[in-house]
Amino acid sequence: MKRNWHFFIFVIAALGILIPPVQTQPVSYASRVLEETYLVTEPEAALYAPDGRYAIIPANGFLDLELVAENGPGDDIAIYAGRSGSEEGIWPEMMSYGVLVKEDGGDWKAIGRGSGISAPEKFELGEIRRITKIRILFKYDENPNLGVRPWRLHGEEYVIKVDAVEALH
Ligand SMILES: [Ca+2]
Repeated sequence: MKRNWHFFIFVIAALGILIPPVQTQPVSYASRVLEETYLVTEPEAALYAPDGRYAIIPANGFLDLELVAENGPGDDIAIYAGRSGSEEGIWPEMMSYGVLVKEDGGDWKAIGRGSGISAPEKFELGEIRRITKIRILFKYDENPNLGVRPWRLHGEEYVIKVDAVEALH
């Protein structure tokens, strides 16, 4: 009888380890694609933890995600992004992605730019206390003349790829 109890407790403990809790996705990652999202292929691939699946943002596209992040000490947001189209080693320096955030009821505010060279790239919320939305925008910055150039060079299209967006606080 005593042995049976030990076995019973062992089974309960094993089930506790093997069965994942109901809420398997951490709340600290982007959890929903917003409908404003523009020109992005597979936007859902940017949700939750990094998994090697990417949302693809072409030039002039943007990815809007629900992300709740608080302003805490140090960096507040980590973006797991990469880029492609630079296989020939040509990637215009002006091409980077912009990061904008939105407070509840507020307007979009730019908090920085990332290159997609290494991941994750981290960003500070600055004066903003708490956000609920984030926009990752891929376009040339501050140079309207570049917008009319052809986007394909050497047959490769320039894109920013986003695997995941994490709230650090
Ligand atoms: Ca992903």
